[in-house]
Amino acid sequence: MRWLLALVLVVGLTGCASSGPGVPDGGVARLTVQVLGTMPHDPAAFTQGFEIDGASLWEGTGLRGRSQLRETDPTTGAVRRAVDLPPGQFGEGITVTPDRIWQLTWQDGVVYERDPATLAVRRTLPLDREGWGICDTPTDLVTSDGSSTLVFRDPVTFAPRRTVDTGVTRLNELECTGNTIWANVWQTDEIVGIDPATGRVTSVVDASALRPAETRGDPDAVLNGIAAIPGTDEFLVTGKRWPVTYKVAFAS
Ligand code: DDQ
Ligand code: CA
Repeated sequence: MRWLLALVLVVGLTGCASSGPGVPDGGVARLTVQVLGTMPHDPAAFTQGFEIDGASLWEGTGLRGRSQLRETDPTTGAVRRAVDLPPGQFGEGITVTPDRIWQLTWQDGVVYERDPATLAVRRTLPLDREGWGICDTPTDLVTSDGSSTLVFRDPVTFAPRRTVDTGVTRLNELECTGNTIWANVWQTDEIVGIDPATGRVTSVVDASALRPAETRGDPDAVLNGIAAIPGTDEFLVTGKRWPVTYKVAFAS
């Protein structure tokens, strides 16, 4: 009996040590971040969405009474324009397509479609689950809701088309690139790379080196914000209330 207990313990501990928070181990590339540069980030911004489109870096922020959509300068981080959400609502992920900007709310049951020229709300559509992250591929919008599921949606009607299960819970801010969906895992220093066809996690990026010293006492000041730099393999990465945005490459 004692022998059996010891065996169970060893197997259990080995399993924990090799897999981290919910990330399966088979064939997963372990990557780190190589820092290529930094720029200021508004430490009051509770970053929930982060995406480059054209000459702008777009940011969605959260917290009730503080939620905004912001257009910023991708080289300086300076805010060019900002619009507020209704004060009772909690903003989440954003994504920009040629014709529209989408902005999720966390638990307010709506998603906003905005006019990219004026940033005004064009449509307010119902959202039947929590809103966390969103990104867009050439064919779909992809949303996360804090679970391990990603929902692929029609890019005009927002209607769900299919889902994949990634096996990793707490998927938060998203970034769609080529054939990978990158996702911040909430309250960790990890970004996972997901195959959009199968939902399988193909890479795990350890971004713990980025966490700014200023945020150490703030449990909500987590890594959250991945924006691919078009035409490169590089990303801008920040976090909620972080005073800095990093330009990084993911390296093995
Ligand atoms: N979510 O973004 C992960 C979906 C929700 C984050 C909620 C964090 C609440 C923080 C409240 C802080 C109050 C000062
Ligand atoms: Ca993003």
